[in-house]
Amino acid sequence: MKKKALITGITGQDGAYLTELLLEKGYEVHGIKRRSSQFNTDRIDHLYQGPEVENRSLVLHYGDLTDSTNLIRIIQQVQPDEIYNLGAMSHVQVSFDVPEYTANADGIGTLRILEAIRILGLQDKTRIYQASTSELYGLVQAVPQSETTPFYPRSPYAVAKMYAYWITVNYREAYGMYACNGILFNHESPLRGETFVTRKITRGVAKIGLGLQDMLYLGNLDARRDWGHAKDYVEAMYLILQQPSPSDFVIATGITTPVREFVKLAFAEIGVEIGFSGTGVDEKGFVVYCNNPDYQLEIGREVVAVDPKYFRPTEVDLLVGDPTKSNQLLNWKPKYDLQMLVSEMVEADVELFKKDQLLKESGYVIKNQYE
Ligand code: NDP
Ligand code: GDR
Repeated sequence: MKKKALITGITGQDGAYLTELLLEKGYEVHGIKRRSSQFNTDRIDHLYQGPEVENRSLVLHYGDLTDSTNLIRIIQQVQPDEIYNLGAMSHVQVSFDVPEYTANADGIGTLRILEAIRILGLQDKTRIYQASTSELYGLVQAVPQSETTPFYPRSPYAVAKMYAYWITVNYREAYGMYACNGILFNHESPLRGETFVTRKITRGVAKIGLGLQDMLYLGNLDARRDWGHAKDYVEAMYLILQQPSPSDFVIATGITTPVREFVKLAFAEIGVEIGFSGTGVDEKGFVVYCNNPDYQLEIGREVVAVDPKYFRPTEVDLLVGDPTKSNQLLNWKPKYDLQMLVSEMVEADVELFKKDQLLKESGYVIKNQYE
């Protein structure tokens, strides 16, 4: 019998990589996708199985974390061995605009999953992974941040995730469920949502290089993050659910980098050296050197500027994780370093936008998408 996994948030970055991983491991994967006015399965379309496939191992269900009855019905029908609760309104800045919805989906959504398991009497069968986050640490209490560092959430997103964290711990202790938190630090990839800072930068670099965009506008360049690759991090999610007993784990690289440095690394990938001058909202990034014959970026040209609209009401300044527990107990170590991550992301975005460049050269008007 194949093991069955149910993934909420299957259409997101992590959902896509985790689906690939579990299919490779021989799982039957069920995913919950939301109804949308446009196609929203781009990241998993390559895994689609048509009616010609006998015993399809990837099945999608319409659903939503804000709808208890829907979740109970899907879990009853699937009878999963493992649930990966990845679904969330996952953008920190947007959570300040939609705090109530964020609490509902990211906080109460987790409760709905746990309650569904209890109502259906699946607590001895179904293992649950909760997508917890380094945002829980928020205002710096200590570095590096480990499983025992106190939380101090700094956004409606982080506060909602804090509820989800503790309700997961509580159901484990109260009902003996195999329910675990993965406290994952930032992880990125070519599949990263376009409005998170790393992808925004790699897209911007590709488009500026190809002559499709003039400037890259960013917010807080001083923020520091512990960035890893999503492919490594979904491995950790899987490992967390394969242990003899349930526990919570920090997943991180242990290295932190400022946003400004990420910008420099990304431009360096296309042969452009960037310098910065000015401070705060007046800081600018300009071309110091360009050794790429394909790109016409003159020395001194400004390509990065600060737009205060991206500043957050309360910011998380410094994240750096201590992955000792996951290194030791899960035997988990990331295969990618930051340089490899940046290279892969920039290369993917350059390939993506070469199509637009061709269209532009052929006289088509290229529609830009702004945040
Ligand atoms: P994404 O934003 O790429 O994906 C989020 C997924 O959740 C999408 O499939 C989205 O659907 C779905 N979703 C959103 N709202 C609902 C809802 N109400 N009901 C059901 N599904 C919903 O996030 P990531 O893949 O990057 O992250 C996965 C999880 O891990 C999230 O919970 C995130 O908060 C958490 N996390 C992420 C980290 C990171 O660095 N990436 C670090 C730590 C934690 P749709 O496609 O329709 O929008
Ligand atoms: P984060 O990721 O908030 O850490 O949450 P994001 O990439 O949005 O921001 C990282 C840092 O970069 C600064 N920043 C900008 N951010 C965005 N989005 N856009 C900008 O233009 C910009 N300029 C500077 C931010 O202020 C911040 O300090 C991500 C999400 O995936 C969460 O779901 C997850 O829980 C955490 O990572 C761990």
